[in-house]
Amino acid sequence: MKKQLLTVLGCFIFLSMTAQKVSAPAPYGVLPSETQLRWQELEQYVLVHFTPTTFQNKEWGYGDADPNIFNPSKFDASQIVNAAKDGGFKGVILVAKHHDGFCLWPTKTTSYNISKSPFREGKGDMVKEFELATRSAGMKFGLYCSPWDRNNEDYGKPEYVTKYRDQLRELYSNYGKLFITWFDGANGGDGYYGGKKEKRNIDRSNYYGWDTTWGISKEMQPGAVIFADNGDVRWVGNEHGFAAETSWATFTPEPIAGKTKAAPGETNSEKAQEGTRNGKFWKPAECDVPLRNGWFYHTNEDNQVKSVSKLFEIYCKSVGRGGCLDLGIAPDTSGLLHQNDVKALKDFGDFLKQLYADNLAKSAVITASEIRGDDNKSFGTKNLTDDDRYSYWATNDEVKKASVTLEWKKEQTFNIIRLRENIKLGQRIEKIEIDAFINGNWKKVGEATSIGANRLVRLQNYISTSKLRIRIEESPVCIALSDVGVFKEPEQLAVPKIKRNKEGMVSIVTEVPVNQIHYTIDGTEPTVQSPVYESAFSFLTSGEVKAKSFDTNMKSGETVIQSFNVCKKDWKIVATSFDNQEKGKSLNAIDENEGTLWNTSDNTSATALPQSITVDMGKEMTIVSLSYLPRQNGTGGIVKNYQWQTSTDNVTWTTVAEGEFSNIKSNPVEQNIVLRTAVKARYFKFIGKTSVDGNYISAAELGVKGVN
Ligand code: FUL
Repeated sequence: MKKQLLTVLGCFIFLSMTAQKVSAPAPYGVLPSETQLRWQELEQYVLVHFTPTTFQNKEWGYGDADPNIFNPSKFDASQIVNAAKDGGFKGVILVAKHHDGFCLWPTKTTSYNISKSPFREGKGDMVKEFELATRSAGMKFGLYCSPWDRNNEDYGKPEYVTKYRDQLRELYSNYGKLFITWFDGANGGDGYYGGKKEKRNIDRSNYYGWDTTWGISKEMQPGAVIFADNGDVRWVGNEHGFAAETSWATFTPEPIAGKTKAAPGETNSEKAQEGTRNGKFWKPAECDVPLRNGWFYHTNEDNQVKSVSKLFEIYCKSVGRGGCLDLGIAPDTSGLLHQNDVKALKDFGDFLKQLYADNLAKSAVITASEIRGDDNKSFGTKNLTDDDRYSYWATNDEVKKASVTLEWKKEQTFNIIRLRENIKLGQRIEKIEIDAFINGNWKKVGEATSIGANRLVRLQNYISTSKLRIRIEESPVCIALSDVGVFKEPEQLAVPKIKRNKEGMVSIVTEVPVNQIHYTIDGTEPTVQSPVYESAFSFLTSGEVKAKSFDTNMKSGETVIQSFNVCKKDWKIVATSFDNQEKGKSLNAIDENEGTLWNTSDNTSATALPQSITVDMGKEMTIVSLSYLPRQNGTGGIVKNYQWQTSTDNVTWTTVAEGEFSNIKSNPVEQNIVLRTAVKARYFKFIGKTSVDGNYISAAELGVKGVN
């Protein structure tokens, strides 16, 4: 009897042991919040800039624009929103107020708002129109309300902070649930300030009382992540839209030199590209980049809309590195997105659709070197290809190195491998390697470091194989991988690169040979009838060279447009106010080489500003625009306030342009200043009055557009 009882008890214990659910791995490190998870899932959204600044053809409005200029007669929010949707973007952030202080909604906090403009006869609410268009497109809505306000008379005083908080309250109350609330780091400086036209610097750490201000966001919009240096999602530290090859979702922000707090605008952004392994906070990277050069619309950038190949490179370096892509789009003065932007978005969206149409991993048999507790249901490899981002394959606690193998009946051709961790359990994996079974042997074809929410490994060439192995090589804890995807990037003809040397010879090359390249120099679209590129040709004037690859069936690829300034072949430097021969030769400013620079920095003593450089173009010409390319490495000496003078004889000088290169520190692209009226000149003088960093100026290139 006793024996029988023991046997029954034994069976019961055995049965209950086997039936016991294998427990999930313990989470590792800091974890994302629910709102951060929702944000992460969006992957790509757009940021719309449209204020009176558009009508002034500027990047930062000074705050003095007459509201009457804001008259977009054809404005249609759904045209803009749907173009973004066609690009595969899932959210829209509207800049409800930029640094110029003009509010796109009828706010009670300031009279500088849309009701004072002719838009909808002063009865309009553009924030509402964008919100409705966004929601009816099935997309998420977010808002950017600039803390810096160059219009408000109270900026710098406590009264302004009260107004700013009220603006947030209005925006948070009237436009439904937001997915993000965007706080910009650019804060304080000169502005109109109710007519005072002065410089107002603020204490960035304390002025806005961020804890209280963000407290309003948290209370009124708990589902919105806060974008800010040191917010819920971090600025990636550049406006190219690139996270680093290794980019952690965790981050420990550090203050910039001389500060004690990592406040917005005062966080060391250099480290933001990589994040911090085992950082104190879950603060993934948002990678922002405009579709054109600037964030606002400028007619002269109509041909500078990024190509599909460029956009896809950005996508791989943002979304493909675990961040979100925030792409800037900007309507023109009619209130519509320019056709070139609409087309670029559509082409990019179609490209992504084609890319993701067939996940080859779904047709593979996937085996793993081990499965946690042999529990196939909870932790097996089928979780890697379902559509749930949080179901996952896992190993036992002590197993930190493991592999999964995908096997197909037939060879498959692809070049992109997607991996995702179940980030609800933290960011765990530190290194993976990828092997393909080629000619009877395993061959390493790729590798990656940080995985996190999403990692795209893009192989340079397509590979064809029937077996693929992913080895997790380094992880401090057991593995919790939620996704393996295998895709073939849509084939694109190699995109030509157009270059010109100092002598004015233009060469057009592709990375891999193509059947033919056709080009034009008259602004028209290259066709099979256009000249075939055979060898370098001379192009001495300013203008655009367009080129396109064609295959043997005369199917064409993307058009590449390269805009050139006047050739600098015969240019000479006449004078510089300071030339550190050792460090910055003045000729570097006119050598057609972006990588070299001239600067007025003198290591021993500060060289007071302004500083200038005078160029002789060798002959008189009619100048239409002048350009300044800031240094492409570092920020020292990048000019902020500039002046340009021209002369026909190097004796009498006329000031032809003066102003500020807004946002040049974050977005150091070529600054083209189109002159109100063209001027005849043989000499020009570029004067740097202030710089964004350091007490000196620097220049990578100076240029001129015009006719002889
Ligand atoms: C920057 C701003 O200063 C730019 O004007 C733009 O709004 C960009 C998205 O953020 O910091």
